Amino acid sequence: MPVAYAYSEELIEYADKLPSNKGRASRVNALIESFGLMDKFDGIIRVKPCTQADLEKYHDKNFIKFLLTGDDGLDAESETEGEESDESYEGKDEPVSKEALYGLHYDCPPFDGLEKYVKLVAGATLQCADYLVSLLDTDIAQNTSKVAINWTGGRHHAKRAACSGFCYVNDINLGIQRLRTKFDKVLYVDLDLHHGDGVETAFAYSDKVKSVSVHRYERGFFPGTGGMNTTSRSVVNIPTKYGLSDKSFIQIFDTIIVAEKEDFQPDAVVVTTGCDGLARDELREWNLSFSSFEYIIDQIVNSWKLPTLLLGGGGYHTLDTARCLAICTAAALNVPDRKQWVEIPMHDYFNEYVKDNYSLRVESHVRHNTPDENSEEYLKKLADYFEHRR
Ligand code: ZLV
Ligand code: CA
Ligand code: ZN
Repeated sequence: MPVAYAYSEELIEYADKLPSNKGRASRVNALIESFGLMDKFDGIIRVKPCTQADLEKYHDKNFIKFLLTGDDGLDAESETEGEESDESYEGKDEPVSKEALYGLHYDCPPFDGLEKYVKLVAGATLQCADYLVSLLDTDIAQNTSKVAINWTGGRHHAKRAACSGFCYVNDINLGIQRLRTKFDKVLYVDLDLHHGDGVETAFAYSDKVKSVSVHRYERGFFPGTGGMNTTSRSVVNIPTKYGLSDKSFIQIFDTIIVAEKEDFQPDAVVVTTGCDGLARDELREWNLSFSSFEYIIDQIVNSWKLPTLLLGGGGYHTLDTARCLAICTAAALNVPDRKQWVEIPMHDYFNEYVKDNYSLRVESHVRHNTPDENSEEYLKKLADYFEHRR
């Protein structure tokens, strides 16, 4: 079963600098290595930075120029708020900073290495897409899984001309566009806690890309979009409440997501895994263990058996994200021994796992006193709604 893994020292070095996930990429990669998974991949995709032109295939030219160089080459006057300066309107004549215009502030501050970071992370997803595109038709027709993995990717909030929610460029949109050069219909599945708004926006009017996101949805919860009543047929938004359990997550997958896939009959699949729904994640919203991710990734990869691009997304408990993504990698590789793995193997970051006694399976850490507000009735209401829509 060919599974390729996007890796280079440079990719890990620069992905580690992302302010919202400092040091995550190296923990994830080191744990995958320590379980001996490197030898099991069909290929290691030696990631190199993509070009500015690659980024401009989806993104606005001026935005990319500003992101990469700190200057978009445009006259600052052209972006001032209001028509002309009028002293009587206090504040209205303030120019909107270029940083604000391009979303390069608050959740997405500029940082050292940003240019190289975006080129490497987008490069990794593009090279993964290229790997899938270059599979022979005979391989694709085979009844085996075909996967490419970039755990540093999955930056689903980035817009055509703006950074948003810890996402600087939208590697997913670039990857989907690249996959579409060979595969007619691409299904996008977003398991991250947040709504995949940047992907939804990019393909809302395409009948060749269906985007399905399950997410936390409530007034004030970022990014605020993703209600059930979406206008486009190629957009499926599954809003959930606080405390989502493994049982509910799996039920949503088995009923709604599988039926949407059957209905669409995709030729390739892109998944943003996103580990910010884990029970111990800093965001403390959903209450998931690794086992639901393991189950869903195994189903997508080994039961659907379509060319599949697996991406990382969020995940703010760094060591649980590393545990979860290592398990998902083993699931994609269909490594049966993973069921017997109980301890973190010795590796560079081994000592950081001392708090949990070096254990891998910390399933018991779901929050037992937290109710799953997604009741049976609510899940049934969701399933019925989508069934009628199809
Ligand atoms: O996991 O923020 O709530 C994919 C992903 O989906 C917000 N941002 C924005 C909207 C208004 N706020 C204000 C900005 C706050 C800036 C700092 C934080 C600082 C410390 C800890 C947490 C946050 C934070 N920011 C938590 N949630 C946010 C969201 C963005 C979430 C992005 C999720 C990205 C990779
Ligand atoms: Ca999501
Ligand atoms: Zn998220």
